[in-house]
Amino acid sequence: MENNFSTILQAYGISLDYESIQPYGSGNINKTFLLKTEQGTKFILQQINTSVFKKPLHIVENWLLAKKHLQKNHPGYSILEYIPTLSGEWFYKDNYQKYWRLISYIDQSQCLETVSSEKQAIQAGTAFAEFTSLLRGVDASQFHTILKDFHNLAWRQQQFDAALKTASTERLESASATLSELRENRWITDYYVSIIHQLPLRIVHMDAKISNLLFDTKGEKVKCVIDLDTMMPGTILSDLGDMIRSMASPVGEDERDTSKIIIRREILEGLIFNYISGIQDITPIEKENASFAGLMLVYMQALRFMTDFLQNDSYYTIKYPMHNLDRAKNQSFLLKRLLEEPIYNGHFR
Ligand code: GN1
Ligand code: MG
Repeated sequence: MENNFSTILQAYGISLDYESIQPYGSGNINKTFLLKTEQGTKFILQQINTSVFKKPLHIVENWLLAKKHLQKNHPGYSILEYIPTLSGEWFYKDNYQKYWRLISYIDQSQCLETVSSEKQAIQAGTAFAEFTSLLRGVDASQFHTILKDFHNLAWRQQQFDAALKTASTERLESASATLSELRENRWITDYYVSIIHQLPLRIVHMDAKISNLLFDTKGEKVKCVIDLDTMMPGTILSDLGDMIRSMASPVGEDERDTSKIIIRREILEGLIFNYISGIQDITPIEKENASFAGLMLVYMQALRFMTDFLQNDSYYTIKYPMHNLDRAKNQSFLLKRLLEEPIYNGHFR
């Protein structure tokens, strides 16, 4: 592996005498490494999962469009920087046909896996709203759809239904309790179908979880929105929903002890309020459905983890055999807790 790293870095003109290279972050799709050169400069090196991202160049083209717009209209805004190879390519393709990319590291920053205060949640909500608002005015039709139907809940529901038909009896049995919970919440897909076409398309992040923001070292201010792989046209439900999903509870999607999953009401409500306040020209239909975002994204993620479990774990990186099932249980439990919140009482059904 070391040899491989040396060759990759050579393509970027980085000396072979790097001091350390270590796995970084908690991504479920790409492989990410933090690299520190002998001179102390840090970079992020990523191997793109090309069975998910089949056209990695599209990611860069979307980023270039966003960057151009932001530099011209909001020059102070800091956007993540991809670094080209010495020969001007956005990716280095190794001998195994793997795609690598280099990203500049933002110093004095940290990734959080959960938020510890309402203040942090408000910062996060404001940061993702700002991201979408500043990209208002960019021509969305020029953006590539990176992953078709990515946050299309109706499609996710179909994929899940199809997986039920082909899953092994063993997996179906071990998942049976969670499967019945999911069945009870199918109305979320029906509601989604009834409203989704009324919501305007905006450029959204589409993976707006807390770990995709870089905070300063004190955890007080957001320095940069990261992981722009899925930035594409979509609705505000995607980003607000992923924020609720990753911040309302004090524990993340990998937590196995469901008794730790609770809803911090002030964070849930603070997120919704601050996110919608930060979206310029928000429409009444978006406002009316803002809180639905939480139900939609949590239910969708439960379906996605469960679908992958039923299909023998081919999509998400898993760390142990029942990992996807545990994640689906976690998300299904989170959904149950969310539905108990007064803001959802009798709404959207
Ligand atoms: C994946 O790999 P990562 O952590 O950036 C997934 C998201 C899920 C997330 C769940 C392309 O994101 O949609 O919400 O896992 N990304 C893709 O943690 O499927
Ligand atoms: Mg991502």
